[in-house]
Amino acid sequence: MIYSQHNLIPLPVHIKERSGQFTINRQTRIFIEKGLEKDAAFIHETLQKSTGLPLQKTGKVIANCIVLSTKTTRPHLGDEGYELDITQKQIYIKANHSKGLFYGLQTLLQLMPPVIYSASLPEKPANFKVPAVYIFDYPRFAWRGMMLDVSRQFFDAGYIKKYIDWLASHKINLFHWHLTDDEGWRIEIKKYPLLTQKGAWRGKDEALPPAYGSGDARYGGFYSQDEIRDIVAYAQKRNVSILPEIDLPGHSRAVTVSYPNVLCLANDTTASVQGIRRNVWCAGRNENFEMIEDILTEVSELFPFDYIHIGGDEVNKRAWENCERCQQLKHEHSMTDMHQVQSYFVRRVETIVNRLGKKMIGWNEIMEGGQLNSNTTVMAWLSAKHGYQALQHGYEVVMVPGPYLYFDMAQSADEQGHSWAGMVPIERVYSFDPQANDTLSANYLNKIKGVQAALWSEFLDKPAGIADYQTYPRLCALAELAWTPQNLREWNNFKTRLQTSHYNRLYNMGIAFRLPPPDAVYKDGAIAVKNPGTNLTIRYTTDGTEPNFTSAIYTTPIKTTSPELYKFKTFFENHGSIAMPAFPFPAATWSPENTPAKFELIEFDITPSISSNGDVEVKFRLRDGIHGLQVKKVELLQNGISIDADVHDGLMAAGRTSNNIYYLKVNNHSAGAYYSIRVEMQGRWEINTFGDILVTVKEF
Ligand code: TNX
Repeated sequence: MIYSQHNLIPLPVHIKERSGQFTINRQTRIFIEKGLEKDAAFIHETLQKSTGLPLQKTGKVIANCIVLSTKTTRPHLGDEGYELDITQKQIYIKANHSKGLFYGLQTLLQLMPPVIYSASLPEKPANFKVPAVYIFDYPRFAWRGMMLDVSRQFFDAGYIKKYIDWLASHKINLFHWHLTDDEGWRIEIKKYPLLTQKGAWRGKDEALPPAYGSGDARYGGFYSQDEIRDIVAYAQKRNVSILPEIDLPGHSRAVTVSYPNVLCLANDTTASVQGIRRNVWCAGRNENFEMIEDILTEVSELFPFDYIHIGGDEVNKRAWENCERCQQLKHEHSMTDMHQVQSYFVRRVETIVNRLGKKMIGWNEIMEGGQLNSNTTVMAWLSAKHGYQALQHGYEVVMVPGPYLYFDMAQSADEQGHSWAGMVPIERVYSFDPQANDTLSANYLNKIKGVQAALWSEFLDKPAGIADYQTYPRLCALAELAWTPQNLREWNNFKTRLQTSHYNRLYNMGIAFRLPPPDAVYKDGAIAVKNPGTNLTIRYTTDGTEPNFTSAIYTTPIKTTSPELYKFKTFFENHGSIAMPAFPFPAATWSPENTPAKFELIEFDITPSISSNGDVEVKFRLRDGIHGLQVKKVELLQNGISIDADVHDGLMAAGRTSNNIYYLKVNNHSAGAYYSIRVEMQGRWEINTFGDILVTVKEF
């Protein structure tokens, strides 16, 4: 059975319950083994800050003492593994390495009351109990990452530090910093000052045009090299490595507005998949590789991590087609297509990266058009399949498949976000197992270095806190899939731990995390609301305003004839979910069982919903699934005879729903008649969609 009593996330490899507790109080001392002083300093400081207690040092192990030691008793703990041995007398954190000690500390913190995560000291208790347990633990994957796109929206250094802090408490050990893209260059490069003087800013009068909600005003920013050094050191203390990404040769509009010479043609009109023109480095211009070498030299000096990410995604190769230099290059090297030109470009960059003493990593497109070094790693973003392909080509792989781990995708049908990789609710994140592949042998699958999630920031301009909201709690699911052995992972168990204790930790950390919204249904003159979790409160308003944490608490169904006046929110303490209206009880539902792959007419009985003449509103409400539903036409029938139709394209897709209401009329209502709708519909891209068809009649 999976152990869950202490609600730890990620779940450790092994926990053994002991009786009793250890009390941490003002008298508690810390013993740091000889030789560990340096490694332990940060752990000591964190414990003091978290508990608000002095935790003075002691020279020998006494009762009421926290011990940091390297004397582990188990093999295979590796660098990041640890033992946490808590009795009524002492707490031992034991590890082979400071990284393991740090993770032992993280688990210990989760065993303390959640308030220890709060920045406000006065609320903290003067003493508290920690359950006696024995834990040994180590990660499933060495690479446990999270990517943040700071180009489309800029996040200041303060936010980046908080972000890293939060990652570290989930035992994530890598922060992938997507520093450059079409909409902003965010890293100071001394040799090319225009990259940030021009390329870091957009707006009406700036080098880069307004984009992604930033409007006419000057918008942007960058990190100075001093700030970067400071952040790198900050992350290092928390066992978080920083992987810098310089996206090449595409996604480079911010470069080309700063240094137009890097382009093939100044007036090229072809565009990238995202509609951006002139954003590709010319492959046939030697000086470009010199400039890249200069840039990557500065990057490699700033970031001690072994890898540099060079992007490589979504290159608009047509920019090269139209370029004489690129054509010449292609000819000289007897290349037959532009994939090979791309591969040539990537290989030259790889040579530079390797010369700088680093290994290269790039998005899955880097494997197109030719073989790279075997020490190059492929980051699979389009799908897990791309990762398996890369393994077969002999590369190491980091899995970041969009359909599971892109946190820019919408989390439900009612929320904002991208939709190209489908809806990505936390349950879907949790369901991903990177090594679940029947056709590849363990030899291959063991070359999966790990997993990452990614947060692209196109749609993160508002509201405030939306970056937190998109990251948490999905990151908690990522943390567990990256750390915990697959055979110990179970969704319901995870969900219980999340709701019972972990929300409270996130809350105390000050994260604006997503809470599941309530489900309010209007039927037979009353609104009944389903609480989506435990430890959560439903509050509501009746005046059109957003419920807040002082609004009325929902307890039993509400009788009303005006359900449209109500708004509901889920609350954890004073932190709320998005607001939801009450929806009518569905007249019908769609699911993969009745959804065709190609447009077809599907009939639904809606007799109980049609009780008079009137304007009939048929609304399609997406609830679950991956890519959604498309509708072309809704026809209303009385006793099988068409009486009205509304023909227009409706799309039901997370973050994309549009024109999802169809308007019809009943003029000759007949009490005993059979009413139905015939819907011309199909699954969007694949058949994996669930939803409600809501029918309301406004009497004439
Ligand atoms: C594709 S993922 C991109 C990004 C977008 C993202 C949105 C990748 C390597 N390229 O430029 O932001 O989709 O989901």
